[in-house]
Amino acid sequence: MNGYSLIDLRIIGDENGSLIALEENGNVPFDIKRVYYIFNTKVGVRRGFHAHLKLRQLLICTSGSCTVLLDDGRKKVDVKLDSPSKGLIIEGLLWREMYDFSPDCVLMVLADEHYREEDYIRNYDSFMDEVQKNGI
Ligand code: T46
Repeated sequence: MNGYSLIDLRIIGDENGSLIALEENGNVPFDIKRVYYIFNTKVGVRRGFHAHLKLRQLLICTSGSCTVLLDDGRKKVDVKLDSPSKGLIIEGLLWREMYDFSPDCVLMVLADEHYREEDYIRNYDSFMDEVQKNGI
């Protein structure tokens, strides 16, 4: 499926512990305009249920784990994020849902745009219309 990729983030470790550096237009392949993080997600909760028209994002579970379902209108893939060194880039027209959050999960997201509700498609039928329109 196009529109997403998994990247390995280099761990810079020493005897004191580990560190990962994120650099705009370096290991983060876009301008970083916004960072937000999702935490304290209650057991059994499923979030997301939307696609984005233009937004590019990098998702990293800095603590704990969760799973992200990606759907391009034809195929679905489940991506488990269970390491702070694993990054999920989403840049295509993909429906997404996040689930199976561990109690200690902190899902950090870097985005290439400020928050704009107009960039969201929150209805699955409208998402499918957009998929058809784009000939994907
Ligand atoms: C995404 C997944 C991975 C803001 O006011 N500013 C923000 O930057 C964001 C991200 C959200 N909000 C507000 C909008 C809603 O009233 O916070 C509330 C919860 O947002 P939402 O229901 O969209 O959260 P999720 O977890 O379903 O989705 C979020 C991002 O919105 C979305 O872009 O890709 O995380």
